[in-house]
Amino acid sequence: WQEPLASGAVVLRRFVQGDDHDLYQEVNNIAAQNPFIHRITPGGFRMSVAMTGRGAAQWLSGRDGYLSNSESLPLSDTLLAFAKRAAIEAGYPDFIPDSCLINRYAVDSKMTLHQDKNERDLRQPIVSVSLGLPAVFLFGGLLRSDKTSKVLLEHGDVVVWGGESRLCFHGISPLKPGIHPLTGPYRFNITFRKAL
Ligand code: MD3
Ligand code: FE
Repeated sequence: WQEPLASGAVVLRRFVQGDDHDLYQEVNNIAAQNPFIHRITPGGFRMSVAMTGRGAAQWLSGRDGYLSNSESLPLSDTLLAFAKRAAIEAGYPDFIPDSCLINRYAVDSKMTLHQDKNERDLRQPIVSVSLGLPAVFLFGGLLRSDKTSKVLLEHGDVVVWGGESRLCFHGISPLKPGIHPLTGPYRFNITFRKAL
């Protein structure tokens, strides 16, 4: 079922359904080729979230923005097909992602409020997939100081962020401890993007 979250943003609850094992396998395939690392923020802090990714453009540590990475493999057909299917469901039939970023949260990992604006065409949506332990997602407005609402994102939930919501501040509250049958002590979030 679908829940509108904000203008242009929609939650597709449990959209992953039986594809969860395949998507988790894709995460592990990507991590085998490009291990999870804890990036250092421009301010010099080690991020509690570990990251990897695949595709045309990958975030590189210490840089503000995307750099093309010719060594990064393209998205698999499985990932591409899944991301397109979710975008179509949410009303974005023209979305063709070229990259995915994967975040891995362990207990207490969090993501502070930020905007995603390094992609070249901000009219393209972002498709985000949650796997494993649940997390409290925070989303606000176009200003960091805008009031935030909380939404619980659980295993298999997909959120598509487009339109006016694309530049909203958002973050993740510290992960609570737990063990998920598929992912163990972690939450994974895959974001599909058209970066270039
Ligand atoms: C709203 N990831 O990778 S997913 C990120 O759960 C990121 O790991 C979080 O924020 C996570 O940048 C949140 C939901 C999400 C992703 C991208 C967005 C919400 C968004 C882009 C614009 C607005
Ligand atoms: Fe983000």
